[in-house]
Amino acid sequence: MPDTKPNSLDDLSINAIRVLSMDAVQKADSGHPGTAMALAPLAYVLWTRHLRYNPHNPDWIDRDRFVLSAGHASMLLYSVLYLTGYDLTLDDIKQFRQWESRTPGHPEYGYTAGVETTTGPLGQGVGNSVGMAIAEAQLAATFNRSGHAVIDHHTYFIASDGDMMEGISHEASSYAGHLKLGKLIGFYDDNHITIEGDTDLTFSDDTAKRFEAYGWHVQRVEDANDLDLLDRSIAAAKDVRDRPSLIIVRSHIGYGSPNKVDTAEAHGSPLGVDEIKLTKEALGYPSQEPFYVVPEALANWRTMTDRGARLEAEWQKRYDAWKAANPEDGKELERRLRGDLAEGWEALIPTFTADNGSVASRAASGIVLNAIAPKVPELVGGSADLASSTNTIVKGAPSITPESYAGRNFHFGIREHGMGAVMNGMSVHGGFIPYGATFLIFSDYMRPAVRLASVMKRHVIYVYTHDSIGLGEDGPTHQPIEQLSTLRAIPGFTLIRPADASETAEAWRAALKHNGPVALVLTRQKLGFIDRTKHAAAAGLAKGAYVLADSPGGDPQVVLISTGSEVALILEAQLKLAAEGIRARAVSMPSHELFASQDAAYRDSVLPSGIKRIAIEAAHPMSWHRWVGDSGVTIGIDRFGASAPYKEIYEHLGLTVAKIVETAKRLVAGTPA
Ligand SMILES: Cc1ncc(C[n+]2csc(CCOP(=O)(O)OP(=O)(O)O)c2C)c(N)n1
Repeated sequence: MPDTKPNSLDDLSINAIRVLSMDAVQKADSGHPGTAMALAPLAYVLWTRHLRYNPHNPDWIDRDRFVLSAGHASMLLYSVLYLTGYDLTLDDIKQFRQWESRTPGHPEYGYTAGVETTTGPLGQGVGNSVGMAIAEAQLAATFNRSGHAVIDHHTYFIASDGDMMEGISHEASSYAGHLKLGKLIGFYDDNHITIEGDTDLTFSDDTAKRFEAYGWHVQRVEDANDLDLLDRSIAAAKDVRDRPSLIIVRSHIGYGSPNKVDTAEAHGSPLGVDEIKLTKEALGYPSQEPFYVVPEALANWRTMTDRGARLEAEWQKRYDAWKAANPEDGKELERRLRGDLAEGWEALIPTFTADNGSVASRAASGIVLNAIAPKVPELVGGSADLASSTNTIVKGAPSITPESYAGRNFHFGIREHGMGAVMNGMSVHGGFIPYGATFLIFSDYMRPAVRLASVMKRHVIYVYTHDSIGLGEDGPTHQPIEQLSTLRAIPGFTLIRPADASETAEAWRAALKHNGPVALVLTRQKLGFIDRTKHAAAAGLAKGAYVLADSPGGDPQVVLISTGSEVALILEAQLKLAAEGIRARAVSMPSHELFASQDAAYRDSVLPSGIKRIAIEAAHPMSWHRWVGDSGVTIGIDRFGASAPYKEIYEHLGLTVAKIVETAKRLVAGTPA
């Protein structure tokens, strides 16, 4: 039961969240009122007594971060953003879940001031929070000077039962515990209810013990309405600086609703007009008018705008003093936060020559990464325990450890999904271009985070190696087939599969200049050197596809298109076809997406209309139809691979020069298959 006196200022302020939440869900006839109602006191204590933010400058870099990992309870966040005076109006609240409103069903990064990351897929927000806390710790370790703490903020998240059940929260929390992220504070909304009913049906973990075992500091608040206990617990969590904190809050979903409290019904449906009436009565709310916020309560919340401005102004003074004492650091931090690359970094990109011999694109990638690293300090990352295979270590640079947060080499452990979510958190925090590496096959293990990077348009780089059957003996479990097509299907995602070392260098250039998620898809096996004195320059990669070798002796009769390791096959096929009097053009197409973004004239200059096309790629052919059309042919793989030396697998699966030649001859002759 509430410890606030009915109609006290605290009580009215807390009930404002409950009223806005249930009324908005009712008006939309869709949404999740129960958790917002239950956690209103927590939001009140956190946002009025602890969280450091300025509603009038949501981008203040040293603000505390807040992540609602239980994104379905979005009305909790929208209510608080409106009440504290962010750029969100009561009309926006009334537009909850409507087309182009600033109050979408789940919090969406970039649409609503004060929303730090997109949440909704459960568990991701916990991972994002870990990334944000790492970003804070790294920037602090890099830029703070004694007597000048310009980066010094906390990261808070609210997680529900669903967040806790999802594996990703385990991965991320385990990593956070390992790194001893002392400024990360999570709340677990322990309400015993999920969609199918009581958690007795599904969940008997001892969450406190689990988090203690991860190395977290754990507290319990047995009554979500106990403002003082919440306050004290948060204060205690802030005092614990040597490990992350979890505060387990026993709450009652749908709190205030006489008939729906503690039921799954309160989770994801409007309470109903009658029940809302009863709830407002039970809460002793002074009005039945929908969306009514008592003026004194609004005024109370709005004192947060002055508080926020004051907090930022105090920080600004510290920042100015720091910048005056450390002008170069000041410029560097501001550059990184703007997302600009430092001058001169491109000059460090190496050139590969015949002397380099055959090089696997994963190895070339490692060389490029190491070459550019000194001028791109914001490029930090690592792999999910595959660094020696993915070539993603920056040599000579320290690793990030609990003792040294400034280290740029990350060891994410075997936690691909957590890695993806941490990268997103670091990216939305600002100041970083995170990269994360694993085998292409295990992109599946992190796909939900990759998808969210795309939803949020974040500049993150995935280094995916061992990109096909070309990895050989590890067999079908490790050989990607459908991954290229399924990654290409993600809107806003850019995939680059370079054909040789020179294209790999260009791929890194493109990835750093791009403003969105990019995957570099690289081989385990060595790739031959493509002689750029005879063939077109690899700089063509920037346009996604380019004519690598045009048909000798006249206009092409057929266009051969390929990516990555199979480009060598089309070059050989072109020569064989020429010997038989057939003019074939060889097109390297490392990136469908970059090519698709070129104008029609350029696309037509590479793939002239009316000329039949053959694509070859050691992967599922699904993503190729757009480029070969109905009259063309894709030579791909629509079965799982096999465990054998890779050249044999290529032969057995028909990815051969002979197959290309035979197909080209058939197409040119117009003979049906
Ligand atoms: C990855 C993922 N799976 C499933 C869902 C659908 N979903 C939304 S909320 C929820 C569980 C609700 O229980 P809980 O997490 O305890 O939230 P509460 O009911 O307490 O608000 C589920 C399964 C989701 N949003 N994300």
